[in-house]
Amino acid sequence: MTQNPPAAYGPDELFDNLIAGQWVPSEDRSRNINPSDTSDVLGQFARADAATVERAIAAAKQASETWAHGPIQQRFDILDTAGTLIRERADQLGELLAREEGKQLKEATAEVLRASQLFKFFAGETLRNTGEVVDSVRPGLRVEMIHEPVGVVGIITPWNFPIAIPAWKIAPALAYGNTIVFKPAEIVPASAHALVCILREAGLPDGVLNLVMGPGRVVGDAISTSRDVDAVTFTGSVGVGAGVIANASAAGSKVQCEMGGKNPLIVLGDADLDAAADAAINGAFFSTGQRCTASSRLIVTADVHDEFVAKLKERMTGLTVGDARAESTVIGPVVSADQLKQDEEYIRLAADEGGTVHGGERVEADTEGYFLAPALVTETTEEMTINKEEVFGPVASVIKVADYDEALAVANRTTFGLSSGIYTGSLTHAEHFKRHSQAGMVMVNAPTAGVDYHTSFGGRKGSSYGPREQGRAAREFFTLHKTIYVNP
Ligand code: UN1
Repeated sequence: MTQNPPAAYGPDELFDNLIAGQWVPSEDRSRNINPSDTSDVLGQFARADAATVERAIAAAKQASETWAHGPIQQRFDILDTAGTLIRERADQLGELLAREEGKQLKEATAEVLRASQLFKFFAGETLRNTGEVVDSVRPGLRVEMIHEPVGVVGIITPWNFPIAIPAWKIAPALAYGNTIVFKPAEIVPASAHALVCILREAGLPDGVLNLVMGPGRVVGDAISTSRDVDAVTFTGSVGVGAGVIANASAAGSKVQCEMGGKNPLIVLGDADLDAAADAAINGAFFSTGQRCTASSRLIVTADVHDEFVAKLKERMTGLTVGDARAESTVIGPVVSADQLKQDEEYIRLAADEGGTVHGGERVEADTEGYFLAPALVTETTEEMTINKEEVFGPVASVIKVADYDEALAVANRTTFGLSSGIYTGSLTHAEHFKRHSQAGMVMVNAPTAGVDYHTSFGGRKGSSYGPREQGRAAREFFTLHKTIYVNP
């Protein structure tokens, strides 16, 4: 039986794509597997082919004519209602997210609440899409500068935030009058499907948001190469992002990509070491380290290195790994078998290249799941692969440095530039770091991960491409400027 919206989740439930307000089944489906218990299947989710994606794009294009010029009160009401519905169902949606992605239940529920807040924030922004009016340098003329919808937006989201990242792209896209073709990550379609159902319930007209689930190389490629998609927003890996940038550029579409990180957290001798250790543990291992803002390089001055590492190791003993939904669990499973393999390969490589690995072994549990103990790699040097490539798992390395100057140089010597942090009691070092860190987001005595929903988000260098996401900055990507000269 097709369940749209779903009444339950289980191995026989079928979930379809949504095009122009119609649920569209597919013979080709993928099974959504719980990473805490691989015998638990949440459902069979339709896999779109390229022709289906084309139909979704055509539906979005058609709906754009009405939606782009529709009343902003309608947009406000829909986004505001969606935010309310998500909040009311936070427990249920958090459960679902924890079950399909493996994020620890409290963190999963917090992610759902963040999605609700994003809808509320962008509901407000529908009413604040202000322009500018200036006098012309030519007497009698007046110039208006306004922000109009881009048109059809392709939204491609990753598996690590199955509801928050869709929300932070869908909410502004709708707020500024765009229509959408939405492709969630293939391994976490249930949260995305549930979100789409909520937006329909909130009153979103047919065709404004179309859901096309399936593999990136089919669905993502069809979106990013289409000349009928006016803008593409993507969060995911550097490799896939490069393809999206190339495709969208060739198709003449606007493009925005948020990709990886190798985020440094500097700890200086004058820092509150307990606070720094808490932030490092949170940033490196919470959400199983599967965050592009994760603190994966801990850069510590020699005077406190040993004490700091001891504090980390002590805290690591309390990080119980287990079923995402179990009360005692602090760290849920790795998301998939492929990701587990990648994490373990990086851990092995770190040891081969001379690092000392603490933790990082498989964890046995009552169920078959992808359980991996957090790994801390000490005695590392900058040249090691572990300090250059993003692992995207519960793995962090420690780099010992002489002083602040060396710490800053090491922090910046990376191809990435998403988030960075410093723990210090020195105002001078903190101020200097704020100015000289080559990252899009800089944290002073705060973890590198876990960002606000109303402020701009994004990185530099290989981490990001195109305008910022979230906050008021989101308007840059989701609108087009128009300059109007009026001779009244
Ligand atoms: C956060 O740190 O709260 O994919 C958000 C990611 C980021 C989001 C991180 N785009 O991990």
